[in-house]
Amino acid sequence: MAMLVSLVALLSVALVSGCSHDEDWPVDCSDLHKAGETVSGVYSIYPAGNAPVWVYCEMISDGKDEDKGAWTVIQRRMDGSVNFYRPWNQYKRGFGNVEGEYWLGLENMYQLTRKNKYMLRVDLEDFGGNKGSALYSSFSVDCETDGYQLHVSGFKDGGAGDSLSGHNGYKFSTFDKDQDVYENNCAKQFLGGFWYSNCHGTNPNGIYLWGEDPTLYAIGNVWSSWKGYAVGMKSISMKIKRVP
Ligand SMILES: [Ca+2]
Repeated sequence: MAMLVSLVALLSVALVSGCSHDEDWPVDCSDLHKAGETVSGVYSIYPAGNAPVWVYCEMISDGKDEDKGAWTVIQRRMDGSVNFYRPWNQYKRGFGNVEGEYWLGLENMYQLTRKNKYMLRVDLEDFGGNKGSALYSSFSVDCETDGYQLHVSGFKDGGAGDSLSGHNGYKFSTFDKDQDVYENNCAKQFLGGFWYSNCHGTNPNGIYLWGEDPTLYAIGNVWSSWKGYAVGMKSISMKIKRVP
């Protein structure tokens, strides 16, 4: 009997130590913030539990309550340095430079949002220095088998209006994987990769337009409810924050 008890004790020690090691790995920027990281910058996170992923964390300590905390940046354009017209596998895995322009990857977004609840903020700036934003209280992405379908809801205006709720419930599409509901291929027609419907209210992964060009309709990195379909943003970034 004594031997059985000590065997059980040994087993439970082994199980406990294995679990606590896994849980020490930061899943997202919220875990890093809780661990004492308060400076915005590039960190490694572990969305799927074992493989590190480089990411830019925005650590915000002042401003409105909804802005404060640790934001995990999932998409960012800022200087036109990275080509976003890319095939499915690259949108799946992620691409770009985490110190500048990048896409975190649909699989990482799925791994993050399947385990915890997140809100989404989109920050925009035009070439005139004007800024706007849009906040969504809920954001998640389904698995690849379900087309990395987008779930976004709970819009709150930050001055830019709502150009994203119309994409809720749609699958992700690239030029080589058409999962939109348009008779043609939205990704090819509007030169990006996104949760296109029929086709878009915003095209954050479209062409970096360097400002306004009415002859290039809707192919730019536009946010239509703020500046229409002809004005490309100087910067656009999408970031998620874990909510309790
Ligand atoms: Ca189509």
